Amino acid sequence: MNLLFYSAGENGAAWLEAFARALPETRIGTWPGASVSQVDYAILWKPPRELLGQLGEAKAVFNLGAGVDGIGDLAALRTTVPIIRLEDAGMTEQMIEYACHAVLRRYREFDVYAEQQRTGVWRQRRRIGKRAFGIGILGLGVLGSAVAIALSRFGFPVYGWSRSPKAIPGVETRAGAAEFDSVLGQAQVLICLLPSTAETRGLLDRRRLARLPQGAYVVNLARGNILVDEDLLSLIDEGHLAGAMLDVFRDEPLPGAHAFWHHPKVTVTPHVSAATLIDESVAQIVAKIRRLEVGLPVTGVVERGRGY
Ligand code: NDP
Ligand code: OXD
Repeated sequence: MNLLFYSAGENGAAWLEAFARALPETRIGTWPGASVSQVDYAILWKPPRELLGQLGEAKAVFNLGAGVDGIGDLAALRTTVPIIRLEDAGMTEQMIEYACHAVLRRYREFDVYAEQQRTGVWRQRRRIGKRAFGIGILGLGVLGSAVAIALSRFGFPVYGWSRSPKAIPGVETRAGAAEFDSVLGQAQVLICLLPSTAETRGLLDRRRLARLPQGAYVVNLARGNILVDEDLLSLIDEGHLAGAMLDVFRDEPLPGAHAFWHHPKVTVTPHVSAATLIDESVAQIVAKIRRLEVGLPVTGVVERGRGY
C-alpha cells in the first residue's frame, strides 16, 4: 500500500514517524518528491491545489483536522475520491476545557475582578442568576454537542443550533435558519463551533450579533471567517456586547496591526482551543484505512455538497 503525506504545518517528521510505526508494511512518500499516481491514501493538511488535482486515483484523502476547509478547494479533487476528516481524536476534551473556561470566566466575572485588583478595589459583586444565564452553541456536531452537554452539567440553560434537528439531553436544540434568532436572543455567551462553509462564512455579522442580549460575550472556536471582525468590534465599543474570547482568525497568525491584539475587551489565543494530537489522529486514520481496505464503511466522510 502507498501512502502520501503532505502537511503545510510543523511536525512533519513526527507525523511520518508515527504513521511508519503504525503501518510498518506501507510505503510512505511525501510531496513534492513521491510519485502521486500510485497513491492509495493521501493524508493532507492545507495541500496545494496542484497536488489535489493529481490524486484522482486515490482510494481516499484524509484531512489532518476536523475542519475540512484545511483541504482548501474541495472541487480540485475528483468527486469519486472520498474526503475523510478527523472526528474528536482528542480534540473534544480540549474544546470542552476551553469553552468551560470562557463561560465561567464571564459568568463569574473574573475579568471584572482582575480590573478591580489592578486598581486595588475590594468589592464583592452580586451573584448572577444562573437560570437566566443562557449559553448559545452554534454547531452541534462532534465538538459542539460535547461542549453543550458539559456546560449543561454546570446548570446553565444551553441552547444549541445545527442544520438538522437534534435531541441532546439537557440542551434545548434548534435547527435551521428560521430558528437561529431564538438561540441568539437567549445567549449571554455565544460559542461558535460551526464549520466554515458557503453558508456560515460571514454569518456572525452586525445584524446577527446585534440580536444577542445586551452584555453578551462571543467565543469563536471554529473559524475566523464566520465572524465579521469590524462588526464585533463596533458592537463591543458601542456597549452592546461585553467582549469576546477568540481562538481563530481570518488571517493566521493574527496580523500585528489587527485591533483584536490590544482591545481591552478581547482575549486572543493562537488557534489552540483543540490541538491536533499526533498519536490519537494517526490511530484514527489507520483504523479507518484498515476498514476501507476490507470494504467496510467509515465515519467522517465529508459531504461535498454541504461543505463539511
Ligand atoms: P461537525 O461536522 O461534527 O459539526 C458541525 C456542526 O455544525 C453540525 O452540528 C452541523 O449541523 C452544524 N452546521 C453546519 N452548517 C450549518 C449551518 N449552515 N447552519 C446550522 N448548523 C450548521 O464538526 P466538529 O464539531 O468536529 O468541528 C466543528 C468545527 O470546529 C470544525 O469545522 C473546525 O472549523 C472547528 N475546529 C476548530 C479547532 C480549533 O482548534 N480552534 C479544532 C477543531 C475544529 P448538522 O449536525 O445538522 O450537520
Ligand atoms: C481543526 C483545527 O480543524 O485544528 O482540526 O482547527
